[in-house]
Amino acid sequence: GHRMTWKQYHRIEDIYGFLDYLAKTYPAIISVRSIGKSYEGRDLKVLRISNGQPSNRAVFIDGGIHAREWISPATVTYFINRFAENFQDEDDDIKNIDWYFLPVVNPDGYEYTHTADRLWRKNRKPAIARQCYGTDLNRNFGYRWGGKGSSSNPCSDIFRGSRMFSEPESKAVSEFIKNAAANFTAYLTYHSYGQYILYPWGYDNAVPPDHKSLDDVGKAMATAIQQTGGSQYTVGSSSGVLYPAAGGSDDWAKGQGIKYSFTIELSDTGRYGFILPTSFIEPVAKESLAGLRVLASYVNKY
Ligand code: 0X9
Ligand code: ZN
Repeated sequence: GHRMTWKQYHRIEDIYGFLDYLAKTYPAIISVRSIGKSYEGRDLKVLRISNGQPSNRAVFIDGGIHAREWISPATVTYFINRFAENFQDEDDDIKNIDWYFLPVVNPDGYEYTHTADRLWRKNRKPAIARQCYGTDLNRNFGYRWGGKGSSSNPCSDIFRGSRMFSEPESKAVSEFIKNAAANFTAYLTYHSYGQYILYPWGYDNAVPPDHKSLDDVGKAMATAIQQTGGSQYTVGSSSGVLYPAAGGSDDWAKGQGIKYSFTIELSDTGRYGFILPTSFIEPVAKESLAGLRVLASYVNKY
């Protein structure tokens, strides 16, 4: 058994217990592995769902890069549960993709928000001088690292780290994606809040050559979300609709050649912000799944 529900936010132990339970219960399609350890020594667990067909494209989905954005791991685990419990009856668009889920990229920060500081954002590795803790993992990825919207001050909430991939968590994600045999066609990273579907580039006001197709996919996802749940999402480039911020995981994934790279800022638009009540978990996750299904159809068409 497991303790997972989507009526509460869960501690890391419950989330990992749930992943392990699924691997045990559905061994033909699900496996779980640790892709590395966090600074404090917690596993970084990735769950893979696949029907094993060698022709499959692959999609990587992560959550919990930022510790306080609790709706993100809750949404990613909801996706996992829906696919796991229903895989044989899913559409071919879902079944013909190798899904990789890392629900909590930053488990140390996530636990810290449960035990000490609900609004903590970064990981928990102390700076060299030890005067402050934590690097913003979404400023630590190695694409145009060190640019706008990132800080060299270890006490800043947007501290970029001492060098690109200085943090075990961002390093593990990048090594896994680079070395996986999987043919990743999409990278989705779930954050909160604001209700945005963002595509590269984030480092500065520029867009990749295929921005038109990213915009089309993002808008199709937003339409599906609105039709299912009613939340309105704004679609655009990160730098254009939000702000420039270099070192994000989305830019790095795009730089690796992953076609559909999106940061999705989940609900809400600011009434509750990071402290989203638990009654939002199911509706937010459910409408997000409608967006994910649209993404899957584009992945299979590409
Ligand atoms: O600033 C961020 O890291 C993200 N917003 S959040 O409120 N969740 O912190 C947006 C990241 C967008 N992508 C890039 N700037 N690369
Ligand atoms: Zn975030």
